[in-house]
Amino acid sequence: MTKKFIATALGAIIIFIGVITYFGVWARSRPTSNTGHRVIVITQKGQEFHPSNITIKRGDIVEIYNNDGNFLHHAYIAQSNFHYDSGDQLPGTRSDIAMIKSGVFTVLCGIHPQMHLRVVVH
Ligand SMILES: [Cu+2]
Repeated sequence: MTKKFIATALGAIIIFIGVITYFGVWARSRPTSNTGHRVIVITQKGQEFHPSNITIKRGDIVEIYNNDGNFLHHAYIAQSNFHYDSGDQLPGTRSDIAMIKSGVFTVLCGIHPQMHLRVVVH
């Protein structure tokens, strides 16, 4: 391989990483909504939800971040009037739940039975 080829390849890789980083940051800091609904941030850490009890308004978004080292989580709601399933939540990922119904809901973790997040939606 020539030096020119290597330099070109390195340049392409650097641009690629730059694009990925830019859009990754953009995705995380996107405008939450222009509808007046709030975004409530929940963290999964120490195999618990933090906070573990919230009261919100109908239409608010619950954003759940897996900030728990190497632990995998799997948030779900399985109630007669509301179903949600995040799928497996890899470390460092986020799952969003649009709370579109009023009521009292419990978010559970399919992997850690002790994890409970109580969500009261007015
Ligand atoms: Cu879990």
